[in-house]
Amino acid sequence: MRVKTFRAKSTKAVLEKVKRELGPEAVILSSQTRRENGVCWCEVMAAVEQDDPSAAAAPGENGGGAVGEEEVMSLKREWRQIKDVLLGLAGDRIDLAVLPARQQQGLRFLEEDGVQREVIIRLFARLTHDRECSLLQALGGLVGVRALTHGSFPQKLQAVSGPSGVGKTTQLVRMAMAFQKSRPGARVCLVNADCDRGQGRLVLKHYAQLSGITYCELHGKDDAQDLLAAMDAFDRVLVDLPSVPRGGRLDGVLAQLGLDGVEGLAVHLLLSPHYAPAQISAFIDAYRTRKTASLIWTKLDEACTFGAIVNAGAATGLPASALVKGPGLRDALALSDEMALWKLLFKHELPASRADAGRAAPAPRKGRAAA
Ligand SMILES: Nc1nc2c(ncn2[C@@H]2O[C@H](COP(=O)(O)OP(=O)(O)OP(=O)(O)O)[C@@H](O)[C@H]2O)c(=O)[nH]1
Ligand SMILES: [Mg+2]
Repeated sequence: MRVKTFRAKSTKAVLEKVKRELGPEAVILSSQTRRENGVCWCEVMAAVEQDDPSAAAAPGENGGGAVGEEEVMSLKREWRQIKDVLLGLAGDRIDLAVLPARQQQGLRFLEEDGVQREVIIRLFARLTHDRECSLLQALGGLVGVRALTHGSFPQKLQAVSGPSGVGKTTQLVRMAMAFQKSRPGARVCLVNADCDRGQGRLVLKHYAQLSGITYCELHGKDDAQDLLAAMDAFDRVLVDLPSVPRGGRLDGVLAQLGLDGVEGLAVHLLLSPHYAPAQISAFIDAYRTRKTASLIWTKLDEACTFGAIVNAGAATGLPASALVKGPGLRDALALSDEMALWKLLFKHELPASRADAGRAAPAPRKGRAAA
């Protein structure tokens, strides 16, 4: 992170300087007005996050020789600590009172709901830079939404990934159902790449048998080659990936399965907001690959706060594509716009899913601040 103090005779001029030198991503850490020899100066301390230092330490890059995984992890940890200290200092100095009451209330609520200080500071910076911007617009700039539909994710090969028990197999079946419903007669293949797990395997196999769709198992590179050779026979191929073993990464799992070099593969990462913040960061580190296309949020019915959705969206830049609020096959909602997400965040209102169609809308769990 690069931190620098700027001064000019007006707020507008100083913000222009910040933007010119540090770019639009700059975060305002503090601002104050000083009088010197009768002249009024506006002073702003701003910071910009530079490239992730771990990227520079990637093995074999920059001619620096191989750097071990452990060294990369330790650099990452160190970087996070430095960032936390800087953000802690900045956090104490952001002055919410400069914002309209409604925005102050919204930011306080987000923080109570688990949105990290770093993200609050980014939102604060956006709102102070652009007085026309609403809190929802600022949030929309950090947390993307892209509906989990055929149109938004046209890749023929789609996979679900995520930690053990997060709801991958159930979600894959939901995706198969939704695809068949939107395209009657479509040829779907369910692929179980998590073959060592008896229960998930049976769920997939039984669903495929009952629905008359193809089921196959993927144990390694040979199976992957067979599958890729047979792709023309299907309109959609849905893969249930195994969870990544401790200390491993999804890239490694995809390589073992022979899926690493496959173009046109979209992997959806399933997470639940009820995981602790440190778990979510560790899962993002382990599961994020070049092929990760979206985040699917499951087990909303078991979560009490939803700030993790904002944190993960802001940290990864990945869109949220679906919200899941129960174990049933009809308990998921493809996120076609941001409204369901805002209602979840600000009102703790679980999204209406297909299971609710025809029923009265459920009452919100708690009345909370609106944005
Ligand atoms: N309460 C709740 N339960 C869910 C939700 N999604 C899935 N489940 C349940 O969570 C359990 C695990 O779901 P699975 O789909 O087997 O999860 P998985 O990620 O495939 O699990 P592994 O294959 O063991 O890693 C099952 O009992 C599901 O019915 C949800 O949104 N809310
Ligand atoms: Mg499973």
